[in-house]
Amino acid sequence: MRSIIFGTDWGEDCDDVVALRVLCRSVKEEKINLIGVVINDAIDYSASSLEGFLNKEGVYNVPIGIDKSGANFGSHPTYQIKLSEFSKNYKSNDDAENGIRLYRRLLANAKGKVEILEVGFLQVLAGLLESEGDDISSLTGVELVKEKVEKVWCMAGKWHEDGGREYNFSRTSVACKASYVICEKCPVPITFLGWEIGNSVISGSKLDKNDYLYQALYDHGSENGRSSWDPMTALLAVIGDEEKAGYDYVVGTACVEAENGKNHFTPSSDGMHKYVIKKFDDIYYQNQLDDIIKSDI
Ligand SMILES: [Ca+2]
Repeated sequence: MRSIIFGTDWGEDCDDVVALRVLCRSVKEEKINLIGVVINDAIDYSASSLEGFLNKEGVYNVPIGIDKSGANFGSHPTYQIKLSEFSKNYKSNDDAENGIRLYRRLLANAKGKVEILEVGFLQVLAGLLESEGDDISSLTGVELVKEKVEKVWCMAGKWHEDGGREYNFSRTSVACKASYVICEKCPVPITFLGWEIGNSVISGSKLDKNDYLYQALYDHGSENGRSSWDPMTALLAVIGDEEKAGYDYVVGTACVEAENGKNHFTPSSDGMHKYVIKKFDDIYYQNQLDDIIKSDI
């Protein structure tokens, strides 16, 4: 079975929560192993609410890492406070391992190849790539990724617009620099799903009102559904093939300007990067997601 590590800015928005349901349903159906989660912003209830959600989904003992220096925009999302009540092992962010160390440990211990799904900021992955050998592994981060990572699936970019500035690439100066590093140094293929793909696909409008996922959407102000940037990327990773997931793609080399997070793409047949383009109307992806995340009540 394929193994996936999930990176998320579990915080401001609620599409990360929808994405995690997609992953949890896939774990329960034994389509993937979720071997770890790394949170790349740092709100008070980040780790505890994420574990709480996993526990409610019946997916237990997934190690959680965090970047405690990650961006904290000062909000206290209501859904996170509520989900924290269901945590057992991660009562605060202090109970979560450093995100870069967790990546290094998971990769060093992996028997086969691992895939990384990232739907948030990229500074932890960039930190992994720039890490030196340590007590976990003598390999550098680049060597470890080259040896153990098959591929990265990443929600980021505005690929319909040269010089576009998308949130995950550009929200902070740290995010801009990290995005530059990922495009420059990642030694394995990356497939990007851009802002333009998920923005008009609204998922989560058919959930039962007693479903805690509905509550998370409601608390975010998205009780009628939310743009599907992160859940579409999660489903793309679960399916593991761009065409089978309903996308065309462009191959080439992505780059992000370190100063401002603007993205560019140079098509070339031997490039390491792809960005996807929808083959079907929005309703196709919406129905597909709503069916996968439907309430279990
Ligand atoms: Ca996100």
